[in-house]
Amino acid sequence: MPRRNIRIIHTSDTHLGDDWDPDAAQRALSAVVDGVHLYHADALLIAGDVFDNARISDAVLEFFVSEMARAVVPAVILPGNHDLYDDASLYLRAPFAGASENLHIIRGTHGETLTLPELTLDVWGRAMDSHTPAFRPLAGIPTERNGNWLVGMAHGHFHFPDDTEERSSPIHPHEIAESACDYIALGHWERFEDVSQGGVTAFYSGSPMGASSARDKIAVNVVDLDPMLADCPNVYQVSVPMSTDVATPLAIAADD
Ligand SMILES: [Mn+2]
Repeated sequence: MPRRNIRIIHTSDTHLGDDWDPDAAQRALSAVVDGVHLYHADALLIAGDVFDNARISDAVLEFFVSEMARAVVPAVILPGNHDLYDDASLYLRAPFAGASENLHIIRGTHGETLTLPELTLDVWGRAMDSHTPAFRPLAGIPTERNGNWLVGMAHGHFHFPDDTEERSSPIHPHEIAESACDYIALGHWERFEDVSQGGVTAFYSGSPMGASSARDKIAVNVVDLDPMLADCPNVYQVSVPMSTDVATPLAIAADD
C-alpha cells in the first residue's frame, strides 16, 4: 500500500502532576488534545516526561487516560526520565489497564516498533528504564526502512558537536544521521529546537507551555508527511488556546 498523507502532532514534557502549577499542566494537556482535533491530526506522539514523578495519584493517571480516549486517533507515549519504565513504573498501574485501544505505550527498553497500518506508519522508540550516561535513547533505531513512514521517538539530551560534557541519556548527531527515519520526535528540552542531521529531520517540540509564563495558550509541533511533498516532512509549530480553569482539579499526590 502506498504511504498515506498523514499529519502528526508531537509534544513532550507535559509533566502532569508537577506540584508548582498542577492546574496549568492539566489544562495544557487538554489543549494538546484540543489541538489534535483543531488541526485534524492523524496521530499524537508524546516524547517522554508525560508525568512529573512516579508518586502521583491515580486521579492524574485516570485524567490522562480519559484525555487520550478523547483524542480518538492513535496516541503513542514514550516514557522519559520523570516517568521511567522500570519495575515501579506508573505505566504499570491500574488506570492504564482500562485505557482505550488508541493509547499505545512504548514499553520496550531495548527498542520496539509499533506499526499503525491504517496510517502506513511505523513508530520506533526505546522506553527509558534508567536515566544515566549508559542509556542511549537512539540505540537500535532502524537504519533501514520498509514501505511505511518511519518515525522515531527519543527522550534525552542532544549533544551539539562542541558539547563535550557527559550527560545522561545522550543523543549524538551521527545517531540521528544514520537512522532511516522520516522524522525523529524528541523530548527532554523545554524549548522547540531543530536538531536535524544529515538529511534526517529531528526536532524537540519543547513542552506545551514552553519556557514562557503565558498560561493562555500552548504550542505543539505539526509534522506533515506527504508523499507528494518535495520538502518532506514539513514541520512547524502551531498554538492552541488553553482554557482558563480546570473543570475538576485533581489531587496530584498519591496517599502515602
Ligand atoms: Mn526529561
